Amino acid sequence: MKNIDSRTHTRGESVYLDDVPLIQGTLFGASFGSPIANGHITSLDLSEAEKIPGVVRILTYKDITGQNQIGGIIPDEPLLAEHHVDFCGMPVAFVVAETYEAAHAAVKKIKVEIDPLPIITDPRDAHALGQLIVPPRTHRLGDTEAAWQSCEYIFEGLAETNGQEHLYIETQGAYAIPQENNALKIYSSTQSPRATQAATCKVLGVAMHQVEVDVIRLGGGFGGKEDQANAWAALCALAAHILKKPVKYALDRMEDMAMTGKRHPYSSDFKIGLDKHFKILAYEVQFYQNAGAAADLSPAVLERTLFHCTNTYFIPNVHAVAYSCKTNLPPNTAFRGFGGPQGMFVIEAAIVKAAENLGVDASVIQQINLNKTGDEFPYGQKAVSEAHACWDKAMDRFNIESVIKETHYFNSTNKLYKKGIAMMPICFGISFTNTMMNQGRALVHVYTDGSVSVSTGAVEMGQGVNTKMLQVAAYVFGIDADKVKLQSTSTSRVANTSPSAASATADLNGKAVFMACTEIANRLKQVAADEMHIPIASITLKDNHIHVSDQKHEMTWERLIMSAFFKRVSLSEHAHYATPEIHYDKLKEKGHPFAYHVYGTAITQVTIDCLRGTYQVDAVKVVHDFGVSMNPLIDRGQIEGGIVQGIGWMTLEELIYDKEGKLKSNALSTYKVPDIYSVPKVLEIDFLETTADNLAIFRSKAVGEPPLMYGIGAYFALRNAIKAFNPDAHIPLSAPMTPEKTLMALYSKPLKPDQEKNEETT
Ligand code: LUZ
Ligand code: MOS
Repeated sequence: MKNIDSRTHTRGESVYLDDVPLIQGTLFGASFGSPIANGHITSLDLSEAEKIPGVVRILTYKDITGQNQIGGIIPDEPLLAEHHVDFCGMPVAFVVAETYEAAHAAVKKIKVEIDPLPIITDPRDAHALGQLIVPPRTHRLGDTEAAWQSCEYIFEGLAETNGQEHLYIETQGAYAIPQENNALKIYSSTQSPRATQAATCKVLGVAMHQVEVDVIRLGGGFGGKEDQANAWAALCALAAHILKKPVKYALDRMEDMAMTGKRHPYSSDFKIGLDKHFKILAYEVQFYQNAGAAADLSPAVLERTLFHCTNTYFIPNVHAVAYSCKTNLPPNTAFRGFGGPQGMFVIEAAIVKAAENLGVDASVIQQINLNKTGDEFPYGQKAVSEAHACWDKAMDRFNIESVIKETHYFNSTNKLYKKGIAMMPICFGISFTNTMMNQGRALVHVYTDGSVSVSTGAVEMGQGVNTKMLQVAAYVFGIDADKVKLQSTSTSRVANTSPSAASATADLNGKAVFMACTEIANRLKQVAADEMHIPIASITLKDNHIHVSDQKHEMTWERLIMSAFFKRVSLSEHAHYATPEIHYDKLKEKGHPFAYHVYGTAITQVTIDCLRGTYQVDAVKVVHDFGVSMNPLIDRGQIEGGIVQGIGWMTLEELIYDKEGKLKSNALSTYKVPDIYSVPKVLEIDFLETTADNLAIFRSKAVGEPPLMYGIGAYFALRNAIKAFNPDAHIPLSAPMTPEKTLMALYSKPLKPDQEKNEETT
């Protein structure tokens, strides 16, 4: 089945926040962000701004009717700065005007004076000063101290990954419309309607039943709207609440890039020990996460880094410590993978460092150490592993032996072009690491004409979740897809939603749709059984008819619905699903946090132009563990997009903040995202169909985040191509590997032994 949005998307008819028809009298907001990354506000002068024609009101923290607080995990983030700013772009005032132009003109006239304080942008500097968002977390397995004794080889190093701009095509925004008796309806581009509702209510000081958050769809989220959609909704709601007028604010691209947080940059130290057969015996790692100026989701991201610090390898002795470091950058936030990719990059870097020093291909070490069913992760859960299945199928299916030979041949016969390849096996845990969040809900109505309305807590953001939800309902009722409609995600219809995040949206909400539809279907079968005086077990719903003992009966779905209605049987149901069997003890750092893991193996091939440092990705070929895919077209799209987004993070996208904490890469002219030319020339995706029982809907497996991590292979493939040109090249284990860095590395000299220890950081 095609994505149900494909028709309106391709015709430009899909409705996003900025397409919602405006109500007469709508006002437009724009926020004034701090120009300084750290300091005390000594004066704020709004007088010139207020004179701009069309300006209705400029709100500051003094106007907040409830609490000036939007922190999610920790209450450490004011909506509008009071006396202190701690990042560039921190909202200080909110202009409300009759036009978009007037609002933006007024923002330019606001004057603020700030007594500057020292600015910290580096997580290691923050750590040295003891500026941590939360106490450090430690995961341990076995005994690394004892294990070093039995290691034949030990390597240490430093690995770094930069942040990443979400670059959802639709920027952040909200539209708040006052209702009678102080209630509000808010259209918001949020992944988390509940969190947006809750944050708004806290800021306004009203009860949650007063505020409805309604989400039609997002033009992308990628985690950027899991927590950071709340501020804009709260600002619009505050203005609407005070002025009794509809207020809309859709950020423009540069505002969005400057004011919102991104993927967390990490700097990490590792130490890896192997025996003489290249079995990894011990691994130590310290992660320094650049959290930015407030907690946002950083503690949860930090936790997921630890959960993925050994990627798909079984390592019997692990000691991993993670620090969430407070800096003067916009608070960094969820981004596809949620800290997992950052953790996985470091173990891959450690393996590569070992391989380069031992003179073997990294894939030798990777393969030997892949986990098996029953192996324990450092957090106590036992693997149900498809790691070898994916790896072996990839070797076979993509003929990797001969790809390796061809690459060597190419490199021995070409001087100025060099090819590199890398294997990237992944293992990603599915479930919110916060057990409480693993719940989904659905509300299903069957109308008297037989058409079906489905509401869930799932937010459609291009990932195709609505199509999957529709499939579930159509399947359970045995009716055509066009009889089912997916409604917008509204907090009035489905309450207390978890964010659409953690790859778990289709799993959680799909199960809830299944439960609600099954309840209704069972009532309908009872109606048919009573009418026909036959046992209920002989009835199934299929092809828009009832089937009796598998024979199509003339009674149609529509007739059945009318019968049920006349018998006063309920045609509506609300269902709640909570993932069973997951638990985690944060004090012991042990438990069973994930319903299951998603596995896969990718091989990436690149070619570098060694005169210019430019490169192309020739191919990414993947064997991916889908379980039983619910929708191969949609899942393939998720994998393709994830790979390209991962390649962008690893190769092109270079986030640059200067020492003053100002974002230099603040537009699409200075921040390079993948375009059609950076997409691998060949993208092959092979389905590993596993039929093992797992806990997702119809035995499918989550598909949202895992494929991003295949992109990590691009970094290591480039590294191998550089080494093919210059075997002595010194290449910091630091991503992204931009063309500039590639060129530098191609012509670099090896480090002298005394420099080894203090490898440069970017
Ligand atoms: N969000 C969250 C996530 O709150 N908890 C998670 O574990 C998570 N994982 C991935 C993406 N978003
Ligand atoms: Mo996400 S990083 O699953 O919002």
